[in-house]
Amino acid sequence: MKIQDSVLGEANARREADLRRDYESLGERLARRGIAIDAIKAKIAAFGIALPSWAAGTGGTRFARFPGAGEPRDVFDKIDDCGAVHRLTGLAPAISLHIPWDKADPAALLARAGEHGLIFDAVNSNTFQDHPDLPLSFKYGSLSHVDKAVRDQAVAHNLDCVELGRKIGSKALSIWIGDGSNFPGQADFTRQLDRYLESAHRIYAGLPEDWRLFVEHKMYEPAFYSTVVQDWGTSYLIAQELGAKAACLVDLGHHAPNVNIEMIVARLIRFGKLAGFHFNDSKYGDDDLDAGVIDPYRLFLVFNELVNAEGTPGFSPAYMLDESHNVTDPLESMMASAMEVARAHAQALLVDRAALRAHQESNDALMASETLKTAFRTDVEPILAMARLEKGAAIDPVAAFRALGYRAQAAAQRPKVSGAGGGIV
Ligand code: RM4
Ligand code: MN
Ligand code: MN
Repeated sequence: MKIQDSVLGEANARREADLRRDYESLGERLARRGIAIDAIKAKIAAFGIALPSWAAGTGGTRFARFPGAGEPRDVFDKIDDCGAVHRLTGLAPAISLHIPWDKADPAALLARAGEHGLIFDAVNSNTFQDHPDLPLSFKYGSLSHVDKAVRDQAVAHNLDCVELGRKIGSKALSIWIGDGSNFPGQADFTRQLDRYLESAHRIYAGLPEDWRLFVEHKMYEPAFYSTVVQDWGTSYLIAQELGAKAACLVDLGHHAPNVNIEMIVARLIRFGKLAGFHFNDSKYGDDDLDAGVIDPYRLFLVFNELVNAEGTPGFSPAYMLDESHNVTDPLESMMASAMEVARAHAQALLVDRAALRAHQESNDALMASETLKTAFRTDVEPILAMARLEKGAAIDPVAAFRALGYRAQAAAQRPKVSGAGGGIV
């Protein structure tokens, strides 16, 4: 499916005059606050986020999955879909693959991504399910399994991911494992972590010089009593023990309720161990809801820390989405989510940092909070939309996506897949 420039042009033409007025008026108001709107727009135009290939299809819960029409059938369809998201938002120039789900010929992957101007971000290994072509089961764990043969298989899979990643230009391996336990006493916490570390060291040793290893923590699920890499503390200790190429990946949904995630981000930045993000939102647990739909203020506060840290040597977090779209069109969700992340970034760029510092140093709690709120309350949509227009993307990506009839075209070209079964893909 190709996005027709003429239809996109028409959709934009209908909105352009209003947008220019809104942009000018916002520019005037920001100028009163000493902010140059074009400088903010330039930063947003340079901002990009990687899309998770696995989120292009409809997700599911452990109860059921309700696929929509025109679902991607393979990684090439997923790349096409991510290309459409990038074309319409101008915000998603990269795609993160999940192996073995996306295993394919590297040259063919590069060629298809190149057609859309996409590059490949971190490669994700998968040892939380069995692979049809691997002899041993990951039912009782992978990198921390009691059986060395299973650990060897898990290590080899991760190194295969690096091998594929090298061929497609990725520079990082993200490791999230389902290892843990479901019953008290089932696993010896310390021995299990020791086994994990020994395996992780072997993967680390196989990383190319210019690669990074992203350690992703998650409090629970699929293991419901304990998880080997359960929180940022363990993740940090692991990354620290492995070495300079290892750092911690923060998936927003992977924390206990009410945890202060922005503070975790600040701590990881302070110690040079923030790898990047899997953005999503949650109400209860690892809900994998669309970024910014539940708590946009929290997303803003995370970006507040990131903007605050700009200029720190070696600071270059990876920005990725990680969501499960169960009831929406996955592409509309990815567009909306990428825009929410960019919105939080733009709002954080508006924080009057000198004023904030002065309020902090004079212990003026109320005005410190108001300084953040002033930035957060600013409707930055004209900045985001103008950045999109100037890139040749859509002023209103979701409306354009619908006007283009992308999903109907996809449905015509891609036969419907079975609705049976649960699971995330
Ligand atoms: C996990 C975790 C990983 C993702 C899988 C699909 O909960 O967030 O990052 O790869 O889901
Ligand atoms: Mn994740
Ligand atoms: Mn998750």
